[in-house]
Parts: sequence; C-alpha cells; structure tokens
Amino acid sequence: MLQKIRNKILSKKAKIAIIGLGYVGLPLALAFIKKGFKVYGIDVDKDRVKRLKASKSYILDVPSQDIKKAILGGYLLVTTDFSNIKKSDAIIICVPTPLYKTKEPDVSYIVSAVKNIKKYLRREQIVVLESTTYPGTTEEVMLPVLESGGLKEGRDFYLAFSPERIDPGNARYKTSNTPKIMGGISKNSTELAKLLYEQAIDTIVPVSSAKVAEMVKLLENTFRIVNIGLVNELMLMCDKMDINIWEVIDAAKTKPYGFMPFYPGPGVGGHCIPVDPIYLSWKARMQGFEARFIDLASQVNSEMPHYVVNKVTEALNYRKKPVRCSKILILGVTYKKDVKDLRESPSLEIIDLLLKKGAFVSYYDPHLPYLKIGKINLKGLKFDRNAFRDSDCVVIVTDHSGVDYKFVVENSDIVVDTRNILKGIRSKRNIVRI
Ligand code: SAJ
Repeated sequence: MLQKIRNKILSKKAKIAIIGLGYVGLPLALAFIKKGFKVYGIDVDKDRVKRLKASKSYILDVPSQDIKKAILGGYLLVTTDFSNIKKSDAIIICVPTPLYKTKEPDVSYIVSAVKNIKKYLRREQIVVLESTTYPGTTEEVMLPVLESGGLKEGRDFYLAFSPERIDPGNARYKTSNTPKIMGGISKNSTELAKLLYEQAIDTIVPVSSAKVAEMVKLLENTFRIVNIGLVNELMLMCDKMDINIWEVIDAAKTKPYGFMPFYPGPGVGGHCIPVDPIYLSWKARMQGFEARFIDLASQVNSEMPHYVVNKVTEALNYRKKPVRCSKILILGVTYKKDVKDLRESPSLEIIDLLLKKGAFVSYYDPHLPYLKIGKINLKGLKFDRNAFRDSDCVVIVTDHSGVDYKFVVENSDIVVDTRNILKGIRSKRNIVRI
C-alpha cells in the first residue's frame, strides 16, 4: 500500500483535499496546483466558496488570476461538500484555532473538520493537520475519531501534524520556500506526508512525532510573545529612568551575534502571537505546570493599551484638556503595519478605553474604511488637514507605510507616537513618544 500511495504522489495523481481556504489553506492549495496536483478546496463559508468560484481572491498573497487559471484548468474545485474527501488521497486541515472568552483553547473547528473527514475516511489516505494547536491535539483529539470506525493509523491511513508558517504579505518567504516541519503519529506517516509536501515545498523538516511538531510552532511564537513582553517591560523601565528605549534597542542591535531586536508597542495583536502561546500555557497547566514566562508576557503586553491611554491623558492634561469631550484621532488601527487584519488589535482596546473616558474618538487607516467595535460603528476619516486640526490629540497606533507623518505632525496639536515612526522627524514640542 505504501508503494501505491508513493506512486500516486510521485506521479502527481494524488488528489488533495484542503479544508479551510483562508490565509493558510488557499496559498497551500495553489502551491500544490502549481506542481500539477488536483485540489478540492473545501470551506464551510458559502460566501468564500462563491467568491472563489467567481475567481475573486480575498487573500493578500493570492492573485485572482491564479485562482481563475486553477479553476479553468480543472485543478481547483471549490466546494462546501465534504464528500469530496472520499475521492481524495490526502486531506489537509487549515482551520482557525482561536481562544474562548475564558482564554481556553477552542479546538471546535478542528473537531468539526475531523468528524467530517471520519465520515468519508478510507484506506490509503493521508491526513495532515496544519492549524496551530497545543501539543497532543493530533494524537489525543484527532486520532481517536479517525480510528473509531476500525481503521488503524499507520496501517490503513496516515496522520501527521505540520505547523503553518505563513507570514501574510511577506514578499520573501512564501509557502513554497519556507521550511516546513512534519511530524507523524507513525514513522510511515511522517515519511508519506513528507513525500507529499516535498512535491510543493522546497524543504521539509521531519521530526519524531506529531507532538514535537506541535511544540515547534508554539516555541516559535512563544519566543516572540516573551521577547515582546520583555521589551515592553524595558520600555516602562526606561520611561521611569528617562532613557530613550528606541535608542537603546538601535544600539543593542549593532551586536552582530546573540541578539535579535524586538520593539515596544501599544500591545500585541494578530491571531497568532497573543493566542498560540496561551494554547501552550493551558496544556502545561493541565499537566500541573505553570508556564510563568508566557503568563507574565501576556500580562505585560495586555497592560500596554492602558499605558498608551495614560500617555494620552498626560499629554492632554499638560494642555489643560480633560480626556472627556476631547477629540482623539487614532492613526492606524489594524494589528500591525501594512496588514488589513484587525484581530486582537490593541487599537480596539485603546479606542474602547478612550470612549469609556468620554472622549470623542475617530480614526484613519488606509487599509480599513470602516471599524465596528461592538455596537459602535466608526467611519474612517479622510486623510486631510481638517481631520488633524480638528483633533485635540492624534495617537499613532499602527505605523502603516505610505502615510505622510510629517504632515500629521505639522497639522496636529499633539501626536502620541507608539511605534517610533516619527524618529526621523526633528523632535517637536507636540510629539509624545512611548
Ligand atoms: N509586535 C511588537 N513588537 C515586536 C514585534 C511585534 O509589539 O517587536 C506586535 C505587532 O505589532 C503585532 C503583534 O506583536 O501586533 C504580532 O506581531 P508579529 O510580528 O509577531 O506578527 P504576526 O502576528 O503576523 O506573527 C506571524 C507569525 N507567523 C506564524 O505564526 C506563521 C510569527 O511566527 C512570525 O514570526 C511573524 O508573523 C513575522 O515574523 O512576521
């Protein structure tokens, strides 16, 4: 059987089902299609399926033209119908893994996908989970469901974990040239899944188990949240000592080895960094272990929006203006520069805190014309003189490219800069830096 599957893969006859056509699944589908594989793109979101069928991309790194070519060429079939799994030789799961409000892992999307796979699972199929999750998910959550019909992993079907490493908008590292970790439940699974992925991705890094592969991804993102927390705490320290943290970091990064710069900011957003490490600390707690670094970093980072609002309050006070009834313009609201994504963006908390203090809040973001926060709908302002002159305080929360920051400083009474994007502008009395 192993040889049969190997031949299907090597001859590109293996059909691939990808469940979840988001920023991970869609580029992965196209990476396989580019190498001549036929892909069933399966998503529960009817609107997404409709848009893809109309060759309309909603993913930054996927041109609509590529979708059109894939569909017209018969390489991509987009559907909400999971029964296509029956016809597939490989099934790859790229679904979200968010947190519940209780800050506990929400693996319901994985469970729903694996239950759908189970309905159609047959012999000689490879199943790979890509969604970032806690160590043990593949073995403890997926394996029992897939084996519940009597098929045996490693003999009848193959199961592995391969963490996604997509960095939306990254011009240099794409799906095909970013090394990919691969860890199977059984040795055969690692080997077969590696052979499959090697057809579309330059470098596959096999590891000894699915758990190791799950942990690799969590180390990568825990490394980031802890270092961002560290530099945020150093910023708070330097603020007390009247030291310019940005100058300190720029000087420290001249060290050619053993140092990697991270930067303070208004908080940590996105659906990876503030979420993935919590999956790890939750699992550790289940095993009776306190992941203190993760919990402390999360706590420091979650204090940053409050720190920014304090800076705004101090700046207004200095001009004898209360926050209440002040007009405050938030410049840049998405979670990081030059991306459209609003998930977990610190700007949402900053806006909420300012509204609660009675401020009149508006925003400008070149990537986001409208902003909905709970019951509040904010319409993005136009980037013009009046927008800034009418504001009592402008807060730069996300430092998108292509914004004329000099114009902002020249036309604003106060500018609070949380990203040091104004470093090149001769320091003026109206600039407050974190
Ligand atoms: N942030 C800081 N200071 C920093 C770096 C980031 O405050 O020094 C903030 C950002 O503004 C943002 C949040 O942290 O709000 C997360 O930023 P990020 O640069 O880590 O970007 P993400 O969330 O897009 O992380 C993704 C991750 N990719 C995957 O999980 C596959 C991460 O592993 C990548 O390292 C990161 O992209 C990247 O390097 O672009």
